Amino acid sequence: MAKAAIFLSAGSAEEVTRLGLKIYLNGKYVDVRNAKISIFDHGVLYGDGVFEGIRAYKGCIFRLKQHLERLYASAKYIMLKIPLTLGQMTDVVVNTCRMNKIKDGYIRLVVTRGPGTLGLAPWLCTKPTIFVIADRIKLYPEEFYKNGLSIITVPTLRNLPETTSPRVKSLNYLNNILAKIEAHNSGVQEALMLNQRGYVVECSGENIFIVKGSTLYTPPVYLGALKGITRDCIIEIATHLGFRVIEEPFTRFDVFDADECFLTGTAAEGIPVVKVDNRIIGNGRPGKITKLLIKKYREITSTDGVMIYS
Ligand code: PXG
Repeated sequence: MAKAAIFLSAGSAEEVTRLGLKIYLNGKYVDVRNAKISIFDHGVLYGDGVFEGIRAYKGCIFRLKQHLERLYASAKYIMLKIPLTLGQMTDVVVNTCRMNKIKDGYIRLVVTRGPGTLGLAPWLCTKPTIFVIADRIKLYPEEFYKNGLSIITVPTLRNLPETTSPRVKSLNYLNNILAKIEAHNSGVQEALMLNQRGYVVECSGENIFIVKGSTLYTPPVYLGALKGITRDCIIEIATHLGFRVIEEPFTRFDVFDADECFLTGTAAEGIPVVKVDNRIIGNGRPGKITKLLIKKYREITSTDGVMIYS
C-alpha cells in the first residue's frame, strides 16, 4: 500500500537555504540563514502562539482577509496582542511574497508569545515574535486527485471544545500530528478524527464533507472542527450551484453510507476520499459532485484574491 503522506514540502534545509528565501522576521526581511528566533521563545518552549497557512495563485493571495481575521481571532482567544494592525499585516504578507517573487506559493504566517523565561508566565514574554515564510509549493501528487484517498479513523481524538478551543489555529498541533502518524503507520494518507462522543470532526489538516444524493454534510465547528477557509468557500460554491449544505453532526456510519466523500484545506484544496476504514465509499471512484466542486474551487482560486503585483 502506498506510504505516501499528504505533505507540504519546501525541500531539505539546504535546498531552502539555496533558494535564498527572504523571511519576514520582526519587522525585517532577512535571509533564511539569518532567520533565527530565541530558544526561550514561548512558541518553541510551549507551542504558545498561532499561525496561518495561506496560498497564492497567479500572483493573488487567496482569501487573505479571511485568513488574517482568523489569525487575529485565534490570537485574541489566547490573549496575545499582535503588535501590527490587520492592514500592516496585509502589507507584510504581500511584501514577503513580492520579495520572493511568488506567483503561486504557500505562505506560513506565525505569531508567538515571544521570548520569555523558563516558566509558563506569558506576561514575562517581552514582545511577540512574528515571521512570514513565502515559498513555492510542491503540490500533492495528481494521483490523489484522480484516484482519491484512502483514510482511516484514528484513536487520537480531535482537541475537545471543552479544552482550548479547537477553533484556535495554535502552534499546539500535537494531537493532529499523532493522528497523522497513526494514519501513516497504517499506510494511508490521512487520519479521520472523532470527538469523545464518536462524532466525525475532521482530518488532521483538512475538513471533511460527505455527499448523499445532492446534499452535502459537514460537521459543525462546535464539535471541534477548524472553521476552514476552504470549507467555507466550498459551502458557498455548493450553495450557489443549488446543492443543499447541512452542518450537522454525523458518525462513521454516515461516512460509510455516503455516496461521496472529500476533504478540504488550503494546501490540499479539495481532495476526494474513496475508502474509509477499508470500506469503499460510493462506487470507489471520486464522485461527480466532488469533482465539480473541486473544479469550481480551482476556478475561483485563480480569479479572486489580493494582488501581490500591481
Ligand atoms: N482542519 C485543520 C485541523 C487544519 O489544520 C484545516 C482544517 C483546513 O483549513 P483551511 O482554512 O486551510 O481550509 C486545517 C488547515 C499542511 C497543513 O501542512 C495544513 C493545515 C495546517 C497546517 C499545515 O497540510 N491545515
